Amino acid sequence: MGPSNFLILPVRCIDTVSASSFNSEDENTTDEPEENRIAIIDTSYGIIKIELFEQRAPISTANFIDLSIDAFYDGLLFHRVIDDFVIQTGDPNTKDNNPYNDGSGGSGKTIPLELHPELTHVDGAVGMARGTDEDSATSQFYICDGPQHGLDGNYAVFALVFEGIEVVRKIAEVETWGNKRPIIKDQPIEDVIMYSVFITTNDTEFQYTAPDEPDDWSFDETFRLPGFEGAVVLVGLFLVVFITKNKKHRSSKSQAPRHTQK
Ligand SMILES: [Ca+2]
Ligand SMILES: [Ca+2]
Repeated sequence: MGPSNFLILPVRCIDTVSASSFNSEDENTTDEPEENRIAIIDTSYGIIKIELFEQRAPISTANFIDLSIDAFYDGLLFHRVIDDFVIQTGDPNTKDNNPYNDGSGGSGKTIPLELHPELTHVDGAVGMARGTDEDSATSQFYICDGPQHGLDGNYAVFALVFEGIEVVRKIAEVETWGNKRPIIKDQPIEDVIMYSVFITTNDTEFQYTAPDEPDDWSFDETFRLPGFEGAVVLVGLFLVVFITKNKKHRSSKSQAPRHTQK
């Protein structure tokens, strides 16, 4: 089974790739950019940094970069998690309340299968998921937990984890529904969120604080606490005013003559 929502039988697809991409290893080497861009994937389990192979997988990386910059990936879930295989995300359907459509969505645009002999499913390789049609990759992608060379030649590898592989391992090990919900057996029981994907050329200059860092929480608390206390004080004041007024009202009522009309 490949990284897709669908069952996929391995299909050889050499024909769809131009011969030049297989015979130009020297060219590819010289064509490599001085510096590939990187993507910083911020998840609820930590940050995963991947190098994007822009020269060797130009179509897949351009698609991924465009979607990332458009914030398309923000807030999506890892909907398919198989330990020692792949963790998969990138489906906008994971944002709605229906878990059963997760894995069948995309960006509305598809890209052709893009293969390069030097880009294989090593540990931490990032590839484009697709349906049964080999040219149906759209926005869903996966990260390999361990080498998965059984996928080579069938799926476009376009990036590689260079930092945060332990985050991939942690996500790969989260509990999934399994036999409790066979239709969504590979979906994590607790949401694993991809907050955002940042594209940058230099991750050392990149300044970003993950929302779940302790500093942020203490910052939140200091503001939350006075707010809460303030609310208690306000409610207390309101009660005092209300009771006082009510008492006055009652006493004035009781003093007022009843049945004055009679
Ligand atoms: Ca594992
Ligand atoms: Ca859904």
